[in-house]
Amino acid sequence: MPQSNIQTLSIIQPDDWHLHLRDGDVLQSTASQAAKQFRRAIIMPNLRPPVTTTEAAQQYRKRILDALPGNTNFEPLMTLYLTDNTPPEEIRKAKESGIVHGVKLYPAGATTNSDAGVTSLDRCIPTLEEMQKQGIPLLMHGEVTDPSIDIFDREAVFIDKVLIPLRKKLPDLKIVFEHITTKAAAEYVTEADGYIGATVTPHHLLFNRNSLFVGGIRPHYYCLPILKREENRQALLKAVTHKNSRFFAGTDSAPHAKGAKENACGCAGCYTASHAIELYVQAFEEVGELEKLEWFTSINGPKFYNLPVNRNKITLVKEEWKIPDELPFGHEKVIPLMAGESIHWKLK
Ligand code: OTD
Ligand code: ZN
Ligand code: ZN
Repeated sequence: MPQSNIQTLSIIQPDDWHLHLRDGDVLQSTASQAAKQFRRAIIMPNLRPPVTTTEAAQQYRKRILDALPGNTNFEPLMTLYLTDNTPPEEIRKAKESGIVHGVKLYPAGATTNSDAGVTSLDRCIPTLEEMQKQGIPLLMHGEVTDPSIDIFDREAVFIDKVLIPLRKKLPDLKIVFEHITTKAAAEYVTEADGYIGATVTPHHLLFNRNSLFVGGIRPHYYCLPILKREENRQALLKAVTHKNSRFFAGTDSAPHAKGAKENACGCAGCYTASHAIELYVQAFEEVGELEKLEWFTSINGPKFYNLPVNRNKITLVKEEWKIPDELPFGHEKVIPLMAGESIHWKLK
């Protein structure tokens, strides 16, 4: 891995444009760890039951703020969970509230707690038209769910089967293609006309699918969309290392208790909220593009969401440290991505 000579790095404080905090007794640990890294985060709504109304989003936002320590200015940016039955009226309420920044599309069955998701986007057209009118972005989990489609192809098939037809129908709908993992998605987003952006996770920048099977099955590298071949990782690295691009940081940090991951049917999700910035730095350093990092972590995202760029800066130093073996997670433990391994950048 090529190492640069840069020893400290000062960048505008990053935001996380895709974060799962969960709820209840784990909220204190998940929210406070994220708040040490990020100034703002788009909070995903896949709770049980999902956050489908503005009122539920307001209550969830309050629970997050109450769970945070007093010394933080972390700002949760809330989202609604789109269902077949979300009425256009709910979109107007969301806009008026000022706290809802996106509506999340989970194709039914695509990932954790997505069974209440959308069975067919055709059922949502009036609601999507209202989002287009109100300028509220659609945040898409971009995978088809047809079990006959190979799991490694589900994102690319989604582009042709769902995304392109949808954008023909609603060309002014703002879209975030969440956690892209393929060359096909990176190229589509780079070249498409109109208002589209994409988040990229630290794990999809750092690892390919071999990491799932190093000497045995590695449940803590299992997430959805699943890790892909190396050529896809290279395409993602190329996409994120441009100034002024449509790509921005979204960790998709998705904690599950240790026992739910190390299980005969382990849950999908990598936990990175505690060290995501360091992981992103490592990925950019690997390709010698540290000077582009700030665009990806701190500028492209707020520009897409029409929010101000943060004012404060953070400093990272080149210093070897070991990622903890486990972290608190309510009454249980969560295993962070790369647990027990050392990385060579540290947030001060
Ligand atoms: N896990 N991927 C996603 C969510 C979760 O546990 C989760 O909430 C996703 O795609 O948003 C994943 O691996
Ligand atoms: Zn997703
Ligand atoms: Zn997610």
